[in-house]
Amino acid sequence: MVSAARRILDRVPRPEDFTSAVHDERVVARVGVWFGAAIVILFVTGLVSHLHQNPVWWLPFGPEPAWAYRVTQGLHVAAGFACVPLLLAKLYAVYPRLFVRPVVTGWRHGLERASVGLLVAATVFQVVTGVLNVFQLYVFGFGFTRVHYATSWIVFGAVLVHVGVQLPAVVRGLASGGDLSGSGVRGGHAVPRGGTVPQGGADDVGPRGSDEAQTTRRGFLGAVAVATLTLTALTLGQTWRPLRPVALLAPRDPEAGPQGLAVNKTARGAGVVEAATDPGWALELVGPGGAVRLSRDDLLALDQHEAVLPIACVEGWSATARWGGVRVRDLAALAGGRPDDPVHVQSLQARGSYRESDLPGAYVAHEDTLLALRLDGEDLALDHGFPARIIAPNRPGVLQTKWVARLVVGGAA
Ligand code: HEM
Ligand SMILES: Nc1nc2c(c(=O)[nH]1)N[C@H]1C(S)=C(S)[C@@H](COP(=O)(O)O)O[C@H]1N2
Ligand SMILES: [Mo]
Repeated sequence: MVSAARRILDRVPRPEDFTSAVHDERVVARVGVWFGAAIVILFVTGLVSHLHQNPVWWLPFGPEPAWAYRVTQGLHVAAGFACVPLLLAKLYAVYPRLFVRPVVTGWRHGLERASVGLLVAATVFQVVTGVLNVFQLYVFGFGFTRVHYATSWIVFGAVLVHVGVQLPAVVRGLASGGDLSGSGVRGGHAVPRGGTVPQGGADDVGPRGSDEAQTTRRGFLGAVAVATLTLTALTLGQTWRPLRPVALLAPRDPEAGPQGLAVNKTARGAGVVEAATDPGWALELVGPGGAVRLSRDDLLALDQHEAVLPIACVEGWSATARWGGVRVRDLAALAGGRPDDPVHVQSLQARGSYRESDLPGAYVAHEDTLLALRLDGEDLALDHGFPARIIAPNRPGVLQTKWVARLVVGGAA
């Protein structure tokens, strides 16, 4: 029995059996640094999005600059797509290390391997579900945002541990600067447990030291860089005009839709067609001074203002338009509130996560925060939120509530 098991184990490859020059520490370190940079961008921009939707008093976001959220979330989704080739390259470069033996040498080594397992699982999960979400394939039976948020802490924490453990290997791997020639450090253990690292010398012969190996490493890194940059360019087209013709990966064209602007949720999809086209519609405005009802004509008779602002969808696309309507701070005053009172917004929509939103005081006070009635000089299209919608600077698309039914000044519903 024991000898049979040993024979099988002997047939399982060892890290040394993978001789491709790509598994070299210098390649692993470089791809790791690129991937690590993408994760930091993703974590920071993701937290920005989270804090917009779940504000905390100690780090409030304001309405200025108006374009900030479109940039941070555009970056998030672009870096998200860039992760696909980076993750594949990273996994390919290091997979021989899976075959390290003995499988576990002690509790420290065991913890290290477990943390790498967690890192790989969480990152693959995050990238796969993130990409599916951007393509509007909501095939997973859970609330994407909450799970994605929780997993982001696991990914970030596991990356910190991993970088901490592998720092010596990264330093070694990068030490040669731009030089990818010579044998350098072999694959196998990223951190040799003996502590000493074979550097050049007798190790400088063999396949990894040849010119061919150097060419292989250069070619691999070059291909990864080209794939990553191409994906990023293809994604940024959904936000940045000059790249729009090549926005092959952007599932929505920000200009394809009524009034030349994309639509995420249609009036039909939200189940509001009847209520939104009812000629008896009136905004219910509630505040310290009581409640009033304002028809669309009443609203059009108030001071009208225009603001050129983007819709910046959480899923990465964004588009600028010229919105016209009533300042929310004027409505707050009309309801007997202060011009910087928070305002709670409710939609005609009966179900769905985005039927309500909150405008913090700083947003209400801003002159470009509107209850919009018009878009690019025309009445709002039904799919853009007719009869009235919220539009404010520096705000995630999901909070730009359409088909508004009720505004509660002072916040409480
Ligand atoms: C791999 C590391 C990643 C990290 C650490 C990360 C982190 C985050 C965080 C913290 C949020 C905010 C969630 C919230 O509002 O509570 C977020 C949102 C989002 N992320 Fe990621 N993310 C990662 C990868 C990706 C990828 C690969 C994609 C897709 C290409 C993606 C697409 C999105 C989208 C669409 C949102 C908005 C969700 C919503 O508000 O509905 N993320 N991300
Ligand atoms: N009531 C309501 N408002 C909503 C939504 C929704 O589902 N319901 N979707 C939001 C999302 S995800 C975006 S990106 C913007 C899109 O606005 P647009 O269709 O005018 O481009 O509306 C937001 N407002
Ligand atoms: Mo959106």
